[in-house]
Amino acid sequence: MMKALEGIKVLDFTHVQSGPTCTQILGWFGADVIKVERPGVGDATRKQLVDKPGADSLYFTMLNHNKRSIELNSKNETGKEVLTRLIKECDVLVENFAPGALDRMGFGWDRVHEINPRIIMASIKGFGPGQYADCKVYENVAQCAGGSASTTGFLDGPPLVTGAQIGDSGTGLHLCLGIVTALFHREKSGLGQRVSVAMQDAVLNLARVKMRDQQRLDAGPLKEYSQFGEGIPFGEATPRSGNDSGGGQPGRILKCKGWETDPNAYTYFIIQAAVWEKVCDLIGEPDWKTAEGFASPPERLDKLNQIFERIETWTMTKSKFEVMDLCNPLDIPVGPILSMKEIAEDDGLYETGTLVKVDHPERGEYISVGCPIKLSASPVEVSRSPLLGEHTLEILKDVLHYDDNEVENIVSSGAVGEAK
Ligand code: CAO
Repeated sequence: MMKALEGIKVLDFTHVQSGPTCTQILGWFGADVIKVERPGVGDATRKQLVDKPGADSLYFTMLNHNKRSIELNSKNETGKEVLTRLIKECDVLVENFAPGALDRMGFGWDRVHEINPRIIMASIKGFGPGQYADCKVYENVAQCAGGSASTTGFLDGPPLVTGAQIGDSGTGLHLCLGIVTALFHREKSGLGQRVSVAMQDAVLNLARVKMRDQQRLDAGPLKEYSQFGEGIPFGEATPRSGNDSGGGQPGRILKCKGWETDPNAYTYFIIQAAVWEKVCDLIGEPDWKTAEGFASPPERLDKLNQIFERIETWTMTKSKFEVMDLCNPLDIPVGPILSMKEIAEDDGLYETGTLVKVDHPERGEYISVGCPIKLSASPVEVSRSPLLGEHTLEILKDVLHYDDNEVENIVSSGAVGEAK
């Protein structure tokens, strides 16, 4: 079966997390991803959060599957020549250097476009044009600047960042969509273009509902937020809403059996209007089906604490999986709080390829998260991340068509580090 992006060559000038997330997806879909790394150094994450001394870290290996690695000093004259040839050969260049770094290297958009008018050049920066355009940005900075942190956490606590990497991986996903859209456009126009995503913008896009709530504040209190029922006045900005869920589906995280010792013995529980009567029967409050103040969703909004406290007395008598088993047949939406350990032990996720076991020459076997996007005619095989410079000679010869003499000269110039 042909891979969806087979034949597309990607010059992967990315590092850390945001950019590598993007190019990894392109690789999963069959693109030939050529990761360019500084000789002898490589992507900084190779040696960050090391769990096995001497081996590439999980931080690196889990973000760089399905890629080849070439060591190349893009500031060395010969290195620049090699990079120029790579730009000519590739369909896409992806980078997430600090603002201005590519220009300082001599490979800004104008130069790249001149070398290869069909190339798509995709960039991640922390901020878009404006007063913060020159800032270096990491995950949590983006979560804060994109509005997520101010709306995450409990009302009486500080802003919180979330464990899901919406700043890095979220931006990488946005960039990936921009790239395939630009490739689609190139089919018709014959021309490449620039694709840019700012991490602040990507986070804000993911926090879009909180901007919705910001504007709804003009019309009065946000009734689905717990603080409404608690009589706490709203301020000028969208507040933190704990674990409340929005819309007509109030929800909470509730304790389950064993919560005293197990930090994840909890369930999410939603009291959707359509299943309210079933919830009442299940928890032993049949009168609430018709009682004044409880019968309709708007009436219930100022009693959410009372209602969820009652439901919790029921969930605390069950394990989170028993809650799931009892509620699912009734169409009551609930979700167990799954720990990473429980997820890692879920056979079903390995069957779908969402989790994969990957063998690595330095690390041995490790678990990785596979491709979450499933294409029926382009199945993903996850291959291990490359060692630093593992494919340098192969790429010089097979992709860039240098002959043996030229390869020797390139190696002796110091542009590609030690030949492996
Ligand atoms: N050959 C020669 N030089 C190279 C090279 C290569 N193959 N690869 C990188 N370099 C150079 C760069 O040109 C740059 O040199 P100058 O400072 O002289 O221009 C230098 O290495 C450092 O690059 P950098 O500034 O991008 O890296 P950093 O570690 O200082 O900053 C980061 C990292 C992530 C903060 C910054 O790259 C950034 O803001 N990127 C955009 C936002 C982003 O993606 N953030 C997400 C990171 S994941 O949390």
